[in-house]
Amino acid sequence: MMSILHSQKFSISRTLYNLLLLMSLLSIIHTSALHNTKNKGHRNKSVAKSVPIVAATSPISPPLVFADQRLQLVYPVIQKFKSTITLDPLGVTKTWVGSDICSYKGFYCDTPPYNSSAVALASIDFNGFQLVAPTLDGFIDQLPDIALFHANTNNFSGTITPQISKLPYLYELDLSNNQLSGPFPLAVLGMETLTFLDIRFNLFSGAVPPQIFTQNLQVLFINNNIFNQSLPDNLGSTHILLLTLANNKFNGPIPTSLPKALATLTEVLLLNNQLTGCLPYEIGYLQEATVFDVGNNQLTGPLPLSLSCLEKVEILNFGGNLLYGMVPEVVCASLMGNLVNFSLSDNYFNAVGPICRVLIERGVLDVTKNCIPDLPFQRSIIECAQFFAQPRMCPLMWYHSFIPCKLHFHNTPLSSIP
Ligand SMILES: *[C@@H]1O[C@H](CO)[C@@H](O)[C@H](O)[C@H]1NC(C)=O
Ligand SMILES: *[C@@H]1O[C@H](CO)[C@@H](O)[C@H](O)[C@H]1NC(C)=O
Ligand SMILES: *[C@@H]1O[C@H](CO)[C@@H](O)[C@H](O)[C@H]1NC(C)=O
Ligand SMILES: *[C@@H]1O[C@H](CO)[C@@H](O)[C@H](O)[C@H]1NC(C)=O
Ligand SMILES: CC(=O)N[C@H]1CO[C@H](CO)[C@@H](O)[C@@H]1O
Repeated sequence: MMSILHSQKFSISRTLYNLLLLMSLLSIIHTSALHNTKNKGHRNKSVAKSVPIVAATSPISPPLVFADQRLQLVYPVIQKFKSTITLDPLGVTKTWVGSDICSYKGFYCDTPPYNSSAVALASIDFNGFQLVAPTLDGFIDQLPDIALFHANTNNFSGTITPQISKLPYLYELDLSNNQLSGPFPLAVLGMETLTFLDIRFNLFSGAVPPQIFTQNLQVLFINNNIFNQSLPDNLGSTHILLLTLANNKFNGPIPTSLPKALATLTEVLLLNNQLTGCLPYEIGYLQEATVFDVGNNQLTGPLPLSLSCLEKVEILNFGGNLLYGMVPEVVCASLMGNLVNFSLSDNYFNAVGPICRVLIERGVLDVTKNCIPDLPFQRSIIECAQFFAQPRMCPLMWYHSFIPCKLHFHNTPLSSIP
């Protein structure tokens, strides 16, 4: 939707730009025609007459004429960046020649917000260009009018310069699926205009500053990096709609404040980290979630009954943890209307009631690789005995059965059980 809006905007501005281009071309033709007749008349004659000053000043290639001084300003920045590109399998940089920057592949011009008669480089979309360059420093931060910078699926490496905080109009930054490294780009903190930050699938490491979660972002994707601190506890007033913390090295327990803070999220993805501790009953507050995925962590304890509150949930993944106890019947009964995939595989659950067994028969609930005596594909008795030989306790166990919502049962299937 966003890209359609943008392309409309750009096609309008392109028309405007084409007009400007035509005007400037006319002036180039006009002036260079003058120059040429002069030069043609004088060049060889001047050599012959040995008047070297005129010969020396005659241009080897015509001077570049830009539609706007703002384009002239970024021209050397682009050319310098182009010279650092070591691989361009799709040949896009072949189009990065001449003064018509707005027609370079991946570059888009628009009227800047502060001057309705100017033309500036407003947007870059290198998505999927597969360019390889050692750094974006000295490029992105030198494009003063840039609003959108999309460069996913290239092979840009290096770190992100603090200088990007000086870009006053930047509102979408997509650097996902590159080889960028170093700490979280702290420069984005406090960038008032930024609403979209996607740095997924890179090699960023260390800690994510907690302030980013309370900044006025609409979209934040940071999954598949090497962030390694415990989950932030201060998600107080986050507006972030799509937040994925998956596939990092986040450790420690799920903060009890997190579910309330994420109550507007539709996808809560915490899979493939190193989260520990018991599931807080507060995950019952994730009432907008259609996907809740904490697969492949080291979470332990029983499933809280508050899961029954996730009325909209379609995918629930707890696979690959250290969870145990009975699979709660109330959860199966109240969620069966929407659930399509409920994975508890590779845990230590040891009992399943009749309602949940209906979900197993339907292929929705997966309890393989647990400790359920009468079901197939379970762990060995020895493995289960070893697990339960350790004393296992969760703090605040009395909240385990607390259900912070009014339950609605969808076609309770008990009557259909023979
Ligand atoms: C707006 O931009 C145009 C084109 O670059 C320029 O000629 C004009 O001086 C600018 N106006 C202001 C108020 O800066
Ligand atoms: C980036 O480089 C790596 C290895 O150098 C390669 O495997 C990968 O396919 C490249 N990605 C793109 C998008 O070109
Ligand atoms: C996290 O990663 C950083 C940088 O890679 C390292 O210095 C730090 O020791 C790590 N911290 C933890 C808690 O693993
Ligand atoms: C259900 O989800 C699990 C965990 O994400 C996944 O491995 C499995 O393939 C899914 N099953 C189906 C039938 O989609
Ligand atoms: C005789 C002579 O000097 N010819 C030159 C005329 O100018 C052209 C273009 O600068 C040169 O290429 C010729 O060598």
